Amino acid sequence: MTESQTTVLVPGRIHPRALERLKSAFTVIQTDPGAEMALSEDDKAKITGVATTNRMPAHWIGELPNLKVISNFGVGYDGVDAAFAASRGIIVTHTPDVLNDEVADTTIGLLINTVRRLPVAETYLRGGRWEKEGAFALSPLSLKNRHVGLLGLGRIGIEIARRLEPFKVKISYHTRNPREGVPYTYVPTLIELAQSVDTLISIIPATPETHKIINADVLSALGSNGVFINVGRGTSVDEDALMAALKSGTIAAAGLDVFYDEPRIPAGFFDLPNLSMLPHVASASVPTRNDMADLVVNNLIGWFRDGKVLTPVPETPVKG
Ligand code: NAP
Ligand code: 8YV
Repeated sequence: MTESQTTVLVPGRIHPRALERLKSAFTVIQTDPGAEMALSEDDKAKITGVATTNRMPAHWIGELPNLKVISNFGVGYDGVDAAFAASRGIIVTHTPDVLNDEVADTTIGLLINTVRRLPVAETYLRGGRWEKEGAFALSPLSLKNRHVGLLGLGRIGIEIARRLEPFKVKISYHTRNPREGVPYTYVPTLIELAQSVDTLISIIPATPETHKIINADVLSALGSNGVFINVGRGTSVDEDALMAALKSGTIAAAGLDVFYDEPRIPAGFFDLPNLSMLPHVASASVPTRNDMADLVVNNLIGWFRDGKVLTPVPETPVKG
């Protein structure tokens, strides 16, 4: 079978460049968001590849009897049941590395926005208040002399740490396994990390183990000068505990790019003056998203042309 006779399903939306390139290489079936598996039995049987934006649960995989490979748009693939796919011999790929720099840059931006309240200052200026009311209030917090703890020191975490070095902050980290050859202090538990630092940055995946691990105890350990930044996944945070900690002054401020139930944001978050929020944009530049889109398509082309994928997830039965 030639590549153009190979049928690839796009369940719901995907980056436009990925869709365009997929259409030039394969026969593409795209279904509507909310009706992703509204397919005839004939079409289901034809589909051998899937390109998805982090959604391919086990029951969808189970509906495609000839599926061979799922290519995910995003390094995080928590919405794809990779273990179930592996149990059926189905390859899963994702988009690591091509977004490390963008996500790390955004993390530093979000940290400074949170500590120095720069978005609030800009809103003040744009509202004409500088001229009418005088200088914007001094920020109670500063990045100077902070001790930053990274929860996660993988591909992106290490880039965040490297970017933090010129800011002359102390850097510690917690992961399950210490990372060899890094100049940062390893802390064996999350609670001890939160106790020893005043700034906590989460850049870990969504897994059953990381579900709501940033809880009331961790926030209390971070303390009243504490700043919490999340660019990993919203599911790692107990958002009720975070709201309470921000309201009561248990911690000083937080900056979030990711949320538990995106794009829904807890109503109370909008009223918190010490919370800076972004709509999951850490990788969202045109060049980086284009690189991610290319990797999604190149993984499928690699598989159907040569039987090799470029970036399989760890669970996958690796062929390459
Ligand atoms: P990675 O290279 O796999 O790194 C993951 C890190 O998390 C590793 O250091 C890992 O170390 C640690 N970790 C995993 N489970 C842990 C646990 N239970 N407790 C403590 N540490 C744990 O992944 P990456 O490429 O850096 O990406 C990380 C995550 O960032 C992605 O999975 C995605 O969810 C998120 N992300 C978000 C955006 C955004 O737009 N906001 C963009 C890209 C990625 P150990 O295995 O040693 O524990
Ligand atoms: C994307 C991400 O925003 O790669 C990830 O894990 O969270 C982001 O880069 C997302 O995957 C696509 O919407």
